[in-house]
Amino acid sequence: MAKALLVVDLQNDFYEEGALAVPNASEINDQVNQLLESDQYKIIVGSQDWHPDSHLSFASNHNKEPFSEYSDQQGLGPVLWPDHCVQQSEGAEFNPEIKTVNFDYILRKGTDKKVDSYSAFQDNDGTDLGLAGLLKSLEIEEIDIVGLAFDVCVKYTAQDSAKNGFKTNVILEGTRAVNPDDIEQVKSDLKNVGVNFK
Ligand code: VGL
Ligand code: ZN
Repeated sequence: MAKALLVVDLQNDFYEEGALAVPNASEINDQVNQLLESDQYKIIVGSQDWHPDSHLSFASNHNKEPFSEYSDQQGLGPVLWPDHCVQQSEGAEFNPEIKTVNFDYILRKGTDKKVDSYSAFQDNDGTDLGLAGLLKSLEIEEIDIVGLAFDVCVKYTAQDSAKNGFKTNVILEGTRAVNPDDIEQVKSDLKNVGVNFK
């Protein structure tokens, strides 16, 4: 059964010193690199959050505080974020410890200023990003997922992976949450849509 590895948003802004810091993010690097160097995957895809500085997921573009609630526009929310992963910025670069040389394909998302994109499969307004088609064309049946953040982009990506019919595994040592208090809820939500944990 052909397998893919999906590495979600391992960018400087999601690490401990970054603009949208995920606690203990760097703990995952060894596990991720081990997977990147293993020979079990037919394709390895890295996603990259890649926002214009005018992006409307940024609280600063609404004169609001980061993490304030927002549901005025479809495709954004339920909270607004600090400025992060701005195109061409250092914060948007991949963490230099990660062996990105092993990425076969890089998928940039969140480029439309009016729409956020938590899932690597589709924008928050449902626009297909082409990943399911790419993986199906390679006859991939199973996907291992690692990356940041467990409770945001990893969660939505894993949900859509299962929805697209892939056997989906989230590797827990390869992910960390921005809100660690939400981990158990996210796990149970993902279990309910058929996602496995390894
Ligand atoms: C993410 C919030 C905003 C993520 C991206 O990669 O989890 N979270 N943009
Ligand atoms: Zn983002």
